[in-house]
Amino acid sequence: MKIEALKLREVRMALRYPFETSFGVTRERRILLVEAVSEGLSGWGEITAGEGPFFSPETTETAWHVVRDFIAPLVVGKHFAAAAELPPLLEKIRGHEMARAGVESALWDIEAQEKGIPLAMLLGGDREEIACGVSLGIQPSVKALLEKIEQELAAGYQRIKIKIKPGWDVEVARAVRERFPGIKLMVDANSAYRLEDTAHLKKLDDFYLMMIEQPLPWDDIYQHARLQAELQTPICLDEPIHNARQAQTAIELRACRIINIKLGRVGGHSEARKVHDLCQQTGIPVWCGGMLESGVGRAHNVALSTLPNFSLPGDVSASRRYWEEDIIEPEVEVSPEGTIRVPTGAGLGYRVRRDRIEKLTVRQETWRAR
Ligand code: SMG
Ligand code: MG
Repeated sequence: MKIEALKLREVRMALRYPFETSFGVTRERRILLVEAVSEGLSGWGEITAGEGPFFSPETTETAWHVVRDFIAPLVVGKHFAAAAELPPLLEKIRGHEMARAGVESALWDIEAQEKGIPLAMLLGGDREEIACGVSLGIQPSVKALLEKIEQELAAGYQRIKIKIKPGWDVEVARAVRERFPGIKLMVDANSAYRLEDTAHLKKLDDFYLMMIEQPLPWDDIYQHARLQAELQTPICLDEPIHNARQAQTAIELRACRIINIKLGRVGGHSEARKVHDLCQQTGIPVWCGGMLESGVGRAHNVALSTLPNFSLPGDVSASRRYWEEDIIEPEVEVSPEGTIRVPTGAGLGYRVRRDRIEKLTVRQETWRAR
């Protein structure tokens, strides 16, 4: 493929419900969409950076800057035999994984379209459907949370993740367990605790959770190892895993027993596959995380989740849980059994709705090969 043009758009999409974590509330997403154009094909990627530097240091603005000033000049006008040739070219850019992943994703979509196969197949996936869970933000009351869980279970979702923070943790988990003794349940703290909170976190062991995700600081691996040695509940790492090397550190230190793979956080499909393969070889199950993606990012997550070691339900759920109207067609739907059918068309397998994107776009820039 020759990348004749790269187009970056910022779209604003209001969430149907505010999403509250230990670090803040998201009401509207400022999503960057990448469109790469090659020989009559358009490939699409999504940059999953947050509006502020609260999940990770990247933001919508830093990603725009890095794509415009550093990535686009390295990509536009270049020939690639495969999307996997992009990461070595971007290697000298430190960090900014989400910006890099958005562009790499667009190239993977083009490559799959060129070959006339689904992206899932190109990535090496072998599932016809993927297992889905939901992530429930912090709610105004325990009663409200129990009602939400009831609804999500009725919709078929296979596991429930609840966000926790100091003051909304042990008693909330206890209430959920009492009401739903048999469900697959986990919690995500988004780094709201410190190692000194070990005694408090140990109380969560009473609720036979599938895992506790990222209890300690966002950039820490070592202290998670100290904590894991004290907990029965498996720790799952999210924020500090940006590549296979860090995943290896975490596994060798026994800092976690499960890893959440997010396409943006690890810098794209190439690195996501490396993390996946390493985890598979070392007996660490993985699942696909979510960043409140639009349909474009969601479609990439569906494809990634078809790899064999994605053996736990992920945070990949139906479009309608987030948006009044998504930007792909058909929208992502979840079956009563809590699964998403993997599309069989070439590339992403969903039609990207330019009409809708145009309406939501607040700025755009195109770089063309000369
Ligand atoms: O996409 O359903 C989703 C959100 C899943 O909980 C989710 N993501 O730490 O795993 C996580 C959070 C990060 C996003 S917070 C805006
Ligand atoms: Mg998380």
